[in-house]
Amino acid sequence: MNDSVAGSDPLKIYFCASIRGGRNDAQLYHDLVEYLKTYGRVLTEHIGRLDLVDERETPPCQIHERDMTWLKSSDIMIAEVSTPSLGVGYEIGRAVEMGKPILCLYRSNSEKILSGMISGSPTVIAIVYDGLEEAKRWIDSFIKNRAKK
Ligand code: 6K6
Repeated sequence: MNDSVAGSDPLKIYFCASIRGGRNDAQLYHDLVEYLKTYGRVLTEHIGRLDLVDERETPPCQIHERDMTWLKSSDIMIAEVSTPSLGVGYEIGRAVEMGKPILCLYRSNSEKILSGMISGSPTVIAIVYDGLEEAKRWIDSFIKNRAKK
């Protein structure tokens, strides 16, 4: 972990990205989660799993309660928003209410136009990136400037 001080709590990162909205970017989510793990604990590591299967047997109320508990305990949110997802939009709105620092990453070659409710939010940092390496640089800058303040 390259941003933690020996003995201090690891940064708790809430990563969100599409599940039912579509998994075309699953490899990208995986790579982003692996990079975020160098900074701290990714509470929602499962979203980067390449073999993720939608657990329809888990009651939705349990999913919601578990995710909201993680979100409340997190230090920052990083969302990959190139694939529109109701769940991700909901999580971002809740994180805004909780006052979490939020970085939204949107691929420049996305087929979808980013919602104005995200790009227009004064409390969300929404950036357009071109490739994994640029996304990593935005993450570096966001974590160094916003996290643990
Ligand atoms: C577990 C593994 C696969 O499916 C599950 C059960 N479903 C969910 N588990 C955990 N988080 C979920 C689940 N469904 C949605 N979410 C949250 O909403 C995640 O944190 C994602 O960031 C986001 C995805 O929303 P959709 O609308 O694209 O599914």
